[in-house]
Amino acid sequence: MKIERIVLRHLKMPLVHFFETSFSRTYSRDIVIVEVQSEGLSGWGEITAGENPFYNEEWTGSIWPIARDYVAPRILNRELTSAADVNQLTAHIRGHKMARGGVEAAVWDLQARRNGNPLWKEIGGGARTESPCGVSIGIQDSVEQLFEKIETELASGYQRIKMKIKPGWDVDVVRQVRERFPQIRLMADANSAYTLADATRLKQLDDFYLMMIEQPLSHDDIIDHASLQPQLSTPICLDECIRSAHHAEQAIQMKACGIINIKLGRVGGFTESIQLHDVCQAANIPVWCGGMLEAGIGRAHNIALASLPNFTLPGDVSASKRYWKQDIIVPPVEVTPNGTIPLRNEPGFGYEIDHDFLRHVTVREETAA
Ligand code: OSB
Ligand code: MG
Repeated sequence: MKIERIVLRHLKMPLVHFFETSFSRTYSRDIVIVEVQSEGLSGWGEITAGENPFYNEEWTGSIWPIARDYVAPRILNRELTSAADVNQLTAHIRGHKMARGGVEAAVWDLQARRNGNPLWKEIGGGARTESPCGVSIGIQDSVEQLFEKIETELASGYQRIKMKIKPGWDVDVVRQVRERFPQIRLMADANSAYTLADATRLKQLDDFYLMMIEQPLSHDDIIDHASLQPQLSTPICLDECIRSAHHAEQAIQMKACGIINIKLGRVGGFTESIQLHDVCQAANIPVWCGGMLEAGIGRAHNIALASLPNFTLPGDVSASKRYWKQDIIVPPVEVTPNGTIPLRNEPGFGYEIDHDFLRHVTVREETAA
């Protein structure tokens, strides 16, 4: 397979409701979509960086030149034996895994289409025909507003609720949520808002039998999490600080966590995600699929990834309509009343691109050939 052309598109898409984490509030997304072309077929990927370098160092402004000037030249017009080659071919680039991963995922989608396979089959997934899903609910303006959101999501069937926390919106709010919803599967995500000095505060969360607490400490630190974990009865789930399968091996060896969230972009694509998944499976560490407020293409890629066997916990991949008035794929991603997303059998990522709408939300386009 030879990639002849890579088209980057920058989309601007307003969110239906703002999304607030400990690091920022987002009202509108700037998303970069990758189209790789070969022999009349196109594969599609989404680069999952945010609008600012706050979740990790990548952002809309960095992924464009990295994808165009560093990733594209390493894979264009070269005979690839498999999409799995892309990870190694771009490994010379330090960091910037989302930019690398978005292109890599597009090549996987192309390969699946060439082989007439759904993407989930191409990557070795399909352990279940429907993936269990949860939702991630951002920090709200009031606890009342948070209650309303939780009610709505539970009524839609979602299997677990993740709430974002930060200093000033943590123990007290989690307590109120727990009192109001004593039975639900609940977890909290701090997005690195704390340090080891907050251990006593974090320990208070043990009272609320959370499924896990996600990334309480620094975005680039596994060692402090290893110090914190034995002080808590709640399992730590690592997100930001796991950038590779090898990081997962180290974190597991250090007992820094009980669970890992896998994000396709954060680790640089499917090949690394599958390796990370395998490392965790061998160590009996369950994983789940994280989200980055993706548009439909990234969402569909996550659905394929989450069909690997060790994705046993409900992930953050949810219906398109929670984020978008209109998505760039048809049909949009929908969730069953049981809180699952069924796999689709069409070749590639399984949904159609709405090309008219894609054009409508594209603010910049550039082709590397
Ligand atoms: O930490 O999981 C996270 C969104 C942006 C940045 C980081 C995170 C998130 C989410 C949203 O929690 C998950 C989703 O896409 O629904
Ligand atoms: Mg997280």
